[in-house]
Amino acid sequence: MTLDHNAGLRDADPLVAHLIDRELGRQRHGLELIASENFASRAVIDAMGTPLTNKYAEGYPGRRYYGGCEVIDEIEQLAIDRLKQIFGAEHANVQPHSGAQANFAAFMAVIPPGEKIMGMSLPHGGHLSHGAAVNHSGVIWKAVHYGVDPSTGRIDHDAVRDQALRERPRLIIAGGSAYARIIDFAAFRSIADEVGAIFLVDMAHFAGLVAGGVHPSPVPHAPIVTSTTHKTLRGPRAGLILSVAEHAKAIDKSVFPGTQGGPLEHVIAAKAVAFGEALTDNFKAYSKRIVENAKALAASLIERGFAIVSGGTDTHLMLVDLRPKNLTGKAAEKTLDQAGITVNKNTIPDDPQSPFVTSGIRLGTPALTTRGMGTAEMGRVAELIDRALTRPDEATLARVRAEVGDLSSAFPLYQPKSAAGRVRRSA
Ligand code: DSN
Repeated sequence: MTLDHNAGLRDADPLVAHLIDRELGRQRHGLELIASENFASRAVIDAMGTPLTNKYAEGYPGRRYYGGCEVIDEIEQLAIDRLKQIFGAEHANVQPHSGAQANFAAFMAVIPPGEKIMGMSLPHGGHLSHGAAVNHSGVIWKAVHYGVDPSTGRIDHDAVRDQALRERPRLIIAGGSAYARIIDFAAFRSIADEVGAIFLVDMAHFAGLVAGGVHPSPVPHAPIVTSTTHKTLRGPRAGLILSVAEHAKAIDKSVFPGTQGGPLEHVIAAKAVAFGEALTDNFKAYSKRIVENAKALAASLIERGFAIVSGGTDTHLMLVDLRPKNLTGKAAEKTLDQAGITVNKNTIPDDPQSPFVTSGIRLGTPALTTRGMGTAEMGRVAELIDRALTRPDEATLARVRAEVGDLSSAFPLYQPKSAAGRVRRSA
């Protein structure tokens, strides 16, 4: 086989091209309800698949360890400037490869190994990288965790304060993966100040809602804010760190050379594109619709007898407690998959089941909202979920799957150019 360096993917590697087509088909024809997923714009995806991947650029704009970085410098600086503008941050680092890498670099920047950190517990909606025992963050630092009040499903700030006063952590982390309510950043900051801790917010899940102005910003309260870029923010799969000027040098050193090598400049270019999108009025409208859709979906599910942890949502996600339906998260995820509806099983607070089984599923609306779906469709989605889970027999699942196909075709994804020569894409 001769290697043709100019051949496109379809000619060069039909097998990989075919697998990508199959995955695109799955995304197009199903209903994507995983709260942490979204559909990046064609422009974001185009920026990632470029020769920028060829370039080493260890260092930062104007201070690199490699020659030939003049264009790369402009790209990375553009991403930094747009990101600072979105969130009104004093400093931004756009190099973290992921949210977990962003957290690790940020923690290392301000907290020596062996010190105590305090974050939300994973089974109560926190994140693996906030000191979970199975993650290196739980080994390198002494981690203690707060949860939600079992009677409300919400964070009890008085309980967090009592625990912080007892434990005296050096770092307090707010944010997580399955908490549907707005976090009181001011209350957390005052607790952190009282015990002499640094306050860090991981806004990975709701960053896009903050950018769109439909969720309070943690930036005025937390000197360090980390995030992913691919969830509600709808960019490429990656991470970022914002901070006050005081921590800028330590954060930059901790990302590179501390925890990463060469930055992924093709991904950073895609971040610049996504940040440009997030600055538009169109994105503000999109964020507003995400939350409207989540509230509508939660209300429709409650009408159909589902229990939602904390009774609803303020954000893009909700945690469904399946115990009143006598179902486990594992079984529900599998059944819904068969119907073309993609969700993830998720622990609920104080879950009697193991993390592999769980009593809940987590649902989110960012991806369906990107397709252009609105509150009317959320009612239909709740009805399809209910029907599939109530009667998971082959005939019912086949009927639901066909209706999922109809609904998704009405909101096309990554359509080719229309006759008018414009790319058709909703939201
Ligand atoms: N795994 C992500 C999520 O699904 O929320 C968080 O990193």
